[in-house]
Amino acid sequence: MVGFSQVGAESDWRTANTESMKSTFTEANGYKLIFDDAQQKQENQLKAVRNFIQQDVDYIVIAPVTETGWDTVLQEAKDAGIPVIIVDRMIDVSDDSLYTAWVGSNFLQEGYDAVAWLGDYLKKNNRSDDDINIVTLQGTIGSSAQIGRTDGVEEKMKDYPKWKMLERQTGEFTQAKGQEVMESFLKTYQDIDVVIAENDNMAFGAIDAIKAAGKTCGPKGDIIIISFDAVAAAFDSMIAGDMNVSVECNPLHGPRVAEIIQKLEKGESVDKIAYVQEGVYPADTAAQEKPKRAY
Ligand code: GZL
Repeated sequence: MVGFSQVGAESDWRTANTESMKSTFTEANGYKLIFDDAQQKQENQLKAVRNFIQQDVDYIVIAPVTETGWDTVLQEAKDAGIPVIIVDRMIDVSDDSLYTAWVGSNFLQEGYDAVAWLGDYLKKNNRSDDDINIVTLQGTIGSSAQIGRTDGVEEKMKDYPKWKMLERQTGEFTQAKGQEVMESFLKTYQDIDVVIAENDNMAFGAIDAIKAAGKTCGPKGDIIIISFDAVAAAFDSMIAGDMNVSVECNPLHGPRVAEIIQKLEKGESVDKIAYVQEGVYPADTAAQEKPKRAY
């Protein structure tokens, strides 16, 4: 029996992640899955984990909404002898024996990849010497995806002295909030050259706000849109000419977690940390890439 505490259903990425877990942990595959959607609230995740302990599940899987606040409940799981596997975002605990394994993305690398793509893109368009004004729609503050992407961009931006980060604000990884924050950015700044959205759903909201303000974006527009996740709808947005690039964040953790559980069942050791492979998907190859995508 596997108890899975999922963050919520805030984005297309999250939906694909849930689908991957549910389609892996089926009765046909020999599992009983107890699934809990925490609506992006950590207190709901803590309740879910305690519920799994009560039901004496064999494994607890957590996709943590933010990095901190896990020590106590994970100690309770450890005392109950239930292995905990963390997926997607990371947790920050005093003693890392409180979890058996973590499978997820290298969010810092995703931030680096976004800056590398923008540097190349501007060079190709003879804009390496331009002053570039950037705004960022951040994900849920304190989540590893937000921390890594923000820090990765911040660190590598230092190589480009003509780039200026005008402002960063959280859009909570949702389309609605992303649009709202972008509307406020457009009121405050008249000369935005680049929007960095820390997930595709906030990018979709930003694109709507830009169009509503009578401005243009994408490869043929005035504002460059850089996004993260590379979900199917991001490919549609790039094919439609609205988005310039999406840095992939792979949500298909189900098979990886099942592999870890199978090894643990056999008493084999597992890697503490396992990064998933990820790429960068620009608009100019979106049409040919989209048919190959699994989510
Ligand atoms: C990334 C994941 C993030 C996605 C968002 O691994 O934690 O959460 O980038 C999702 O779309 O909401």
